[in-house]
Amino acid sequence: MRVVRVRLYLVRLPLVHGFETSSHRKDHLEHVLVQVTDEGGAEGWGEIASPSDPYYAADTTETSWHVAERYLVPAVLGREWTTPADGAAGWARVRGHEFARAGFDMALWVLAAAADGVPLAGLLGGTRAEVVAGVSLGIEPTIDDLLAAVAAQTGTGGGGYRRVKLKIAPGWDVEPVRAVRGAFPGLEMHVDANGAYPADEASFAVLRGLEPYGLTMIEQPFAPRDLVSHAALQASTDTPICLDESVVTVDDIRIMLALRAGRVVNVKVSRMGGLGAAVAAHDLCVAEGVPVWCGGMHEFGVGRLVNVALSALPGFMLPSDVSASAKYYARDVVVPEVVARDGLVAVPTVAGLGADVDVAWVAENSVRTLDRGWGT
Ligand code: OSB
Ligand code: MG
Repeated sequence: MRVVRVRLYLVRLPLVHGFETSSHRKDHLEHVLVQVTDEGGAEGWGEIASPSDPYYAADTTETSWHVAERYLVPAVLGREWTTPADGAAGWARVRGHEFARAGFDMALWVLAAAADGVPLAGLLGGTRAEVVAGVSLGIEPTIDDLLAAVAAQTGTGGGGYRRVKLKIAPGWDVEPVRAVRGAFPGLEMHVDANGAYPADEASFAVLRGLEPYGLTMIEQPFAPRDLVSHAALQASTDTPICLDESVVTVDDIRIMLALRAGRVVNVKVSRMGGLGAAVAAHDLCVAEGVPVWCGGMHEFGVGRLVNVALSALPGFMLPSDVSASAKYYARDVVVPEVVARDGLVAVPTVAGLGADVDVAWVAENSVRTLDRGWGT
């Protein structure tokens, strides 16, 4: 296979509800959609879901665009490949910049699935017809606002999600967890700190103090590279620790296991630089008996459908952050958009991505584009 045309679209969409984490608040998102076309006219789509600012990872929209334009577009144009892994070998020299690499890697997988006439989930080794979706809830101005958000999302009108994850930060932790647990005693729930806690005794005491609330896990309490503090906390609490930002390569999971720095892994395609790495992470966790689930980056429909396809792999036993398009966007970039019913999202059975990209809507919301052909 050979990609002969690549188009990039920097798309800006408003969020239906502002989202606040331990680091900042967002009302709009800007992601880069990657469209690749092969000699036979088959198409693949990927999404560079980098946040605009370097608060989750070092990547930003602008650094991703730079690496895409300068290194990834030239690496993919005109290069012969058979499997997506061969194709991605074209940019093996590029270090870091996982979000940009992930967007191109996804596009090759989707192109391969489309050209072979198989659904992306099938090409990845997925076995499920539907996946259990969880919902991620930001920090709200008040506890009452948070309780209303949980009620709305877990109710039948809001997707009926069966698991909620609450964003926490120092000062917004025990109180919201106690309130949600009190109002929703049987709800599967976990918390995500995005590395906001200093690794000191006061933090350890607060995080250990969450034990009575029956959380499935505490996601990334400490800084990404601080595996040692995660290990110390895990040794002193029965609540499983889950690593997100700490796991960028499969080797990071090996370090986690060697140090006992956590008991659960959040696999994200974007954070790990693509589907090849995400599948390898899934396989390692299954082999090691580590529970694993698929996280998200508020993706538009392209990245969202890629996450749905990945979540169809048999080792993803915990709910994925693959809520419906409508949780985040009034109008998504794919038709049909991703929907959740009774907390479940169907895995598409049509060839390729599983939905059409609404190119007119993409173009209308693009703030920048790039179009390169092979040899032109
Ligand atoms: O830590 O999982 C995270 C969104 C942006 C940055 C980091 C994270 C998140 C989410 C989103 O929690 C989950 C989703 O995409 O639904
Ligand atoms: Mg997280």
